[in-house]
Amino acid sequence: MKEARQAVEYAAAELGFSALGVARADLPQHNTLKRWIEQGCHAGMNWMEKHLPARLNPQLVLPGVRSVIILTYEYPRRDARQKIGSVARYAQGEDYHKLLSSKLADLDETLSIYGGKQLCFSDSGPVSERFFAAQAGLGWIGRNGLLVRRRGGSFCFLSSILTTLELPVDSPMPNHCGNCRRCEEACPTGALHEGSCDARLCLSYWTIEARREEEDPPLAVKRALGKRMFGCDACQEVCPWNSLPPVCRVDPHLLMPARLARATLGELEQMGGETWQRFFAGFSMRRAGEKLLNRTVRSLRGSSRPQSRHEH
Ligand code: B12
Ligand code: SF4
Ligand code: SF4
Repeated sequence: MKEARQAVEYAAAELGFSALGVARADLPQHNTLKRWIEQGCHAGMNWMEKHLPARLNPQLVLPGVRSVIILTYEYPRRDARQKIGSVARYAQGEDYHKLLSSKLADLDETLSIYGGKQLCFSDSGPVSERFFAAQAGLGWIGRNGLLVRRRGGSFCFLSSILTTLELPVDSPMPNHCGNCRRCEEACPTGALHEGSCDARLCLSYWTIEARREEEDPPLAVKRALGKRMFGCDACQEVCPWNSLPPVCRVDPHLLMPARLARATLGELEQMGGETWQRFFAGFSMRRAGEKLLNRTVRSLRGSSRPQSRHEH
């Protein structure tokens, strides 16, 4: 199935993916993910627990799956400090799930020509994308828990294609973190430990995923929030592999549009219901939902009040 791999590689490059790697789908089961969940590191993300069997066994996701294709897609590397606070780089622009799913549908078609049956995801399905990316030789799992590449560092999305085709596979590459521990040291809440991120302490979790009514961040997390509005890039900003030049041009759809960049916290606080829905429609930031985003807005307003009484 060398031809199928070549065809999908060409098509992926034309669609703007920066790299592609392939791993076998039947890689040995192990305990890391199970332990992470047993220890409660998934916080309130009950969907992680619910989909654990599928995450550990791709056969339950796509019966007959033989190969897992992982693709990288670059997102902006520039600092994203806006009036509303800082928005993680990956989430500044249009909803990447939507953007990538139409590209993945194209690749699905390409593989179908060779008789393959596929399922495609981009942060949208029960597939351990970092694990397969590392097995497919695209990079290694850094101490920040992310896939880090020699060219491009960690500022990229991962997409996965499960396919019934048996494609030529790649070999994993060695870990290049060496003695560096910058990410662990830079994490404002101490959420990182040897490549594992405890979501109960992670600011990304608390600003994006903690959508249950009863969830209230621990004091240490509230104090560490700083100006973070959505997500957190602290453990990536310090990584030496991210200071190298980008591998390719960034898709302009992933850049922050002016109307969002110009918005103030005061304006967001006053938005509600339909206005909120309309304002965030089609953006990655919509993921947090109105309630959680407003809670973050209120805590950012609270902490910045003395300096910004005349904000609007
Ligand atoms: C849940 C989740 C989160 C949670 C939990 C974080 C975490 N570390 O897991 C929260 C909300 C906190 C989060 C935050 C972020 N996330 Co997130 N997240 C995910 C998600 C949906 C699942 C990850 C997961 O399974 N975690 C559990 C841990 C234990 O598993 P794991 O590290 O992925 O996999 C390990 C083990 O399973 C193990 N393993 C060993 N052997 C085997 C064998 C088999 C068969 C299997 C299955 C696994 C396995 O190897 C893996 C590596 O150690 C993935 C998308 C996906 N479907 O994979 C995105 C994903 C990991 N996130 C991503 C991003 C960008 C982020 C943020 C940077 C966003 C931000 N700026 O705010 C932060 C970074 C925080 C951090 N340092 O990890 C990207 C990472 C891209 C990259 N370069 O690696 C992903 C891949 C989404 C995507 N498709 O692009 N995230
Ligand atoms: S995203 Fe922020 S809080 Fe989460 S592990 Fe990285 S540095 Fe720590
Ligand atoms: S900051 Fe250092 S330890 Fe952390 S992922 Fe990058 S190279 Fe590895």
